[in-house]
Amino acid sequence: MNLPLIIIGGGGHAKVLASTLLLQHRSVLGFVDPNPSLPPLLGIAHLGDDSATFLYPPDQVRLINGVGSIDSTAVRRLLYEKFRNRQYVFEIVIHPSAIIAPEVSIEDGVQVMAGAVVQPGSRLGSNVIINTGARVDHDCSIEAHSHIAPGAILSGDVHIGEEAHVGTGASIIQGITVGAASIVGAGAVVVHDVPAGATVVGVPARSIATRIASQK
Ligand code: JB3
Repeated sequence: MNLPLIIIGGGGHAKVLASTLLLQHRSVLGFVDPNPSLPPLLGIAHLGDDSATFLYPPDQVRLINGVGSIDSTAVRRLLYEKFRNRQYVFEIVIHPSAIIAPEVSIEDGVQVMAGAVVQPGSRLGSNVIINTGARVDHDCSIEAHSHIAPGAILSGDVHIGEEAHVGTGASIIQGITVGAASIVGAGAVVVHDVPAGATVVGVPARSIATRIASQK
């Protein structure tokens, strides 16, 4: 049974998700966002801040994580964990134009946007975003909370660690491991493994910084 939905966040990422959900004729009760001055989202009502969600018992609604990422998915991950800890379940969203092989494993809260392609043997972990037109080839594993940004290309057998960000239009050759909480800059071409927490940019991609993954 399709339960009614609440979208967490009311910015750009939420708008793209809302459009897909409306296209699929899903019942959306509203969105929650701490910014009180936000207008309706594609006609969907602003219910208040996150506490408005708690008016709805976890077994009567499903959530959509509408907070994306700019260079980090840390806030997105914190929101996912906050609501999961209170027994809420995040719905999977797949745009009807995405092409996903039947042999792909998809965990809760995954979002696959318009025109994306995911090939057989790949695994998408909880709360992962495969954004517009991104391509994930065979046998890739994308760990939880990672964001594959629009137009990025992962060749076969690529491993993306938790909470990583692969920037718009980046390309990663086959067999590469990108460590947890790392950032691959827009347009980068990754031909060597990327250590956890590193930021790599350029062609070929080189490290310019290191950071620490968010604590569980
Ligand atoms: O690159 C693409 C195609 N999309 C990007 C997406 C993946 O990430 C997009 O361009 C943005 O860069 C980003 O979208 P997002 O996360 O929607 O960013 P923004 O448009 O800035 O909106 C973030 C919204 O999250 C704002 O309305 C914030 O008020 C809200 N927000 C922040 N913290 C929160 C919280 N909402 C809730 N419910 N709870 C929070 O704790």
